[in-house]
Amino acid sequence: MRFIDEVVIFVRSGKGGAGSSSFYRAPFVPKGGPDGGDGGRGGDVILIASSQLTTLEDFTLNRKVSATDGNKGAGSRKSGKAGKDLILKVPAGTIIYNDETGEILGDLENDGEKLIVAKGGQGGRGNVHFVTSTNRTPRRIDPGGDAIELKIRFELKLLADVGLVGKPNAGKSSLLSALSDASPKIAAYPFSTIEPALGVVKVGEYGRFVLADIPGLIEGAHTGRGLGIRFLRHIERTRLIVVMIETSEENYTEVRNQLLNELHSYSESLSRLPKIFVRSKSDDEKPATNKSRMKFDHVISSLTGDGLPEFVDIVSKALNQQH
Ligand SMILES: Nc1nc2c(ncn2[C@@H]2O[C@H](COP(=O)(O)OP(=O)(O)OP(=O)(O)O)[C@@H](O)[C@H]2O)c(=O)[nH]1
Ligand SMILES: [Mg+2]
Repeated sequence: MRFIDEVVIFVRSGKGGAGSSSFYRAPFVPKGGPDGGDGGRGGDVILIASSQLTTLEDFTLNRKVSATDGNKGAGSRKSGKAGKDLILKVPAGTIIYNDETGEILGDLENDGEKLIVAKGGQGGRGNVHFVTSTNRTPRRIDPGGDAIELKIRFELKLLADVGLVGKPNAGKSSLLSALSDASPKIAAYPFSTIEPALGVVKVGEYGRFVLADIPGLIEGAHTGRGLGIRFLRHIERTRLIVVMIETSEENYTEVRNQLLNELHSYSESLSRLPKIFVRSKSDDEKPATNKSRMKFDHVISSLTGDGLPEFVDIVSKALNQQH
């Protein structure tokens, strides 16, 4: 499955069916009254959030979707059938925009949350409704409400509790893999991760938090360098950021400042999130050429497992303190 976090689609609701203009006819009743029934309502376009989905990929296959129109009314006061609603499942964490105006139509964060993005047209009234004291045989009907056509943009922001930030190759994916069932790509070269991955980390018997791994950040990411900062949106809604710096870095403080700077350039809110600083690959201890003395909150090795249980503790305590 490809990871897609932004997509534009066209939706159309159903048009309401027209009311019917009809008159009662029967043997020996030459001039019956009006009996034209109402048209059916047009189908709505409805979005429903699902926590099972983590990509918008499905929407790239079919970018034009439509609910069905309501049927016309008929004689004998028969109502037309309502159009069928179109129900689209989107991943929980999807924000819906009117692509033309930029207006936010909704933000579907929780599983099962619903949003009607395009309401179907009302069914038109049949001529039975138009009888007046002066007109007993009206031909008048309602044509039925119009369909709504809309260009909408989905933007997915994955929902996680903790976001991992670091330079490429810092060992972010290795940590996610060591702590959860997720199996992100791990490799000895930069930018091995090209899309975000989520993993559930268990804490004790009942606790858990969701950890998000995103592609590495390099200096100038906010100007589009490397894979850029596009993926930072996926950690915007986390509650805690883990900043990871690998042991063999020559200058920890410089790396830390670069990373914090990129976060800050992306958004104020990201920059304000609480942070835990972790030194990774502790097994990789090189001779102490490193001149910068930076105090880390914690030190780990995903390879040997050193410091991992404590890491989980520290993170879960920090999360609990926020409640
Ligand atoms: N010795 C040692 N190597 C590690 C450790 N953690 C990760 N590595 C190695 O470091 C390299 C990069 O690891 P990744 O987990 O892919 O790093 P990343 O931060 O996800 O990299 P990008 O996705 O490119 O940003 C791989 O060769 C890993 O095997 C560790 O604790 N000790
Ligand atoms: Mg990675």
